[in-house]
Amino acid sequence: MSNAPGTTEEDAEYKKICENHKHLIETLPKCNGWWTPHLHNYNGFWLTPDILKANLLLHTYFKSHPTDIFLASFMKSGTTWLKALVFSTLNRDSYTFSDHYLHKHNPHSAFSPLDAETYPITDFTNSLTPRLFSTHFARTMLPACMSSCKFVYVCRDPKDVLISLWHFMNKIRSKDVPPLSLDEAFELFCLGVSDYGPFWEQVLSYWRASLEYPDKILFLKYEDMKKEPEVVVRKLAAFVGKPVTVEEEEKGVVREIVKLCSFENLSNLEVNKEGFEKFGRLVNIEKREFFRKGVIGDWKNYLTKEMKERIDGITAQKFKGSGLVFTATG
Ligand code: PAP
Repeated sequence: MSNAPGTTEEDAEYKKICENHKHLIETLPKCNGWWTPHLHNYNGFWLTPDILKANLLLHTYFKSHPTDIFLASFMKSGTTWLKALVFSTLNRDSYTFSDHYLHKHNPHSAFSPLDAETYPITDFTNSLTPRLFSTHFARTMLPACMSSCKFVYVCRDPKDVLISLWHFMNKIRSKDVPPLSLDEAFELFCLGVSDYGPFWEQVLSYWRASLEYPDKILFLKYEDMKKEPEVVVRKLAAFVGKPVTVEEEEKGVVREIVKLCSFENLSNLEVNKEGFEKFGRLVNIEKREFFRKGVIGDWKNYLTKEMKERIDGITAQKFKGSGLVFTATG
């Protein structure tokens, strides 16, 4: 992102964005939010007012670099886990598995969030190469300059996403308002109304891009990561340009990465049990909220047969003809 604004020209630019933002908030279609009073529909996607502003800022200020790596996901699809995997795979020569960065830091801290409203825009020029960024924005909501960069995307069965999201949103939702009921969350989710939603369109934006640019977008599924984490680590390593060597295989490096990043390990580290993770200026989230159950199919404990059939029906209809299928989770 460009260096600290402060010149008259940049201030004028920023003022223009604020005015545009105000105008958009007043005129865009809006709906009930999950943890904010409202979500606004901008270019087909539902965003909170702050995230909408972050998107406007991103388009004005962000300068990508060809070596940048972006981790994209829909909320609650395995972002925390994938951040840990990408970071430890990429930096496997810099740490030992007995004394690792991830023992002392939450995986989110290794990535700069693109979706945080960070004016004055953070200067990333001193960041290590490759710079690591994360986003929940749909591919079509991102500036064109990023098309030459590499993206790792993770998606997850929408039924598990819904349940994980519902739990999470009720944790971060103001205690001054009643909790969001599962019925309400379900209805909103099916209508596509949730932060960064509709879920299906967000997933398809990356799926389509991954078909068009397979060397630029690695499309992963949470369920595959659970079933064959070692295969995913090898894919990640090759994708970021550091394929696993025969020597590393013999030393069990892949197994060590998988163990380090496992739910059991990460969720039991002191660093992930206490304290907050800061996303930009505005959002602080308790680190333990990123670790709940970490399993496939928890939706079975919450959704009725009718609810399951409705979501599966929407998924089948939305993904029809795209070539994207979800591994059945029941
Ligand atoms: P975010 O969008 O807020 O960053 P994200 O990390 O994508 O959240 O998703 C959180 C989910 O991943 C939680 O799922 P659950 O509610 O169904 O349990 C969380 O438990 C799960 N998760 C976190 N870390 C891991 C991990 N190492 N392995 C597997 N699942 C994990």
